[in-house]
Amino acid sequence: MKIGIVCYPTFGGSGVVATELGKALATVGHQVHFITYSQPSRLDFFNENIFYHEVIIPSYPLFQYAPYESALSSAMVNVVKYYKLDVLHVHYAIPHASSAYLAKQILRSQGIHIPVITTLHGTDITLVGKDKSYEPVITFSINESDGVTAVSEYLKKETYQHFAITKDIEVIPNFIDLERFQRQQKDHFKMAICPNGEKLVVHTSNFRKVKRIDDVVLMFDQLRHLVPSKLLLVGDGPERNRIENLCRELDLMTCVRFLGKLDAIEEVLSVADLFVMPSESESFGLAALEALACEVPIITSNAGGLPELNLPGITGFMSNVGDVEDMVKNAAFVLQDDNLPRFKANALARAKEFDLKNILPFYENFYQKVVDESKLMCAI
Ligand code: GMT
Repeated sequence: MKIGIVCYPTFGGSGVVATELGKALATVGHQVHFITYSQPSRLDFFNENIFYHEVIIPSYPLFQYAPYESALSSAMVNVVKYYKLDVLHVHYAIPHASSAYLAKQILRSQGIHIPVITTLHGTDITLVGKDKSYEPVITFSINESDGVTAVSEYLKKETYQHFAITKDIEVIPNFIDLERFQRQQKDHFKMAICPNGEKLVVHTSNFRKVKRIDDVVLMFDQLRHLVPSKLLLVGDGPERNRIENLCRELDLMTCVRFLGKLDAIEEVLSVADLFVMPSESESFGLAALEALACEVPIITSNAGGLPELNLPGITGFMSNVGDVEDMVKNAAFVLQDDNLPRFKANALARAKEFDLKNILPFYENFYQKVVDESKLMCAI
């Protein structure tokens, strides 16, 4: 199949899922065309089945805001026509689903039918999409998609609850490449950060408010008195400065390190003992799945789709959003030497349930179903 993938090329979860999916599809023989405004950060290897098309947005003095959506629709039209794509798969509804709708209509006027699949990832529904500025466009473009997927049952429910959706939504969870995300021998790294045998707590995110990184820091501030430990904060984003100031105010800088954006996140996770994700809202929690795959137990909030991933008492624990005391108690329990090996083994076992090899066929079958159905519709 020839598949067009549209996504945000940055470090966000939706871009990561889209890129990893495209890479996996290419590996099993599909021709994959990425259409994005810059090279996706994880598109870092050569494969003869992968093509990258940059969306060019010409600047013009009249534009206060560059019309990205028009440029994206035009890019989709050009790629679909030139490479004769079978399906367009857009990740994150805003503005990709509406740009795809426009591209589809332009192509239809030229006698070309291209089915569009939209994957909902999270904040496109739970935060940004609900805003009145976007809601009518989101509702319309989801309903006009030929196929819609969501990354958790929670997100599916949330979409039906807040938008007037008439389409079926298929849940296909996030997945993990276990060949890349596995615990590696990185003892020298662990020794450098935890020279006195401290436990290592890790948080990775794009440092947005929704991640509640204050809770990570406040939790760690109490935890370190119960269990000698260090904290690594990986990633970057709007909250970074504020969180760094908070760590300074709490006099934590000797035991907290900010690592910024890292590609080889699996190397950090390989030396971690605990992963913390206290998010206000989290449709799936891909970063927590990456931790599980590296045998790291997780302490999360119970927001959104996290209960579909984190099994309390098995892979870690969940607390109500903002319940820092409960997170401290749970973290201290997991980190006890008697408990940690069991949680680590369970973490890996749970991650295996989301193995890329198991989830990829769900996408392939869904593509086939949508393509077949839309061919049938065209024939009528
Ligand atoms: O906030 C992020 O983590 C980025 C965001 C995105 O859409 O780029 O991630 C969302 O999609 C991921 C992949 O499907 C999910 O695993 C994340 O849970 C989700 N983030 C939120 O819902 C906050």
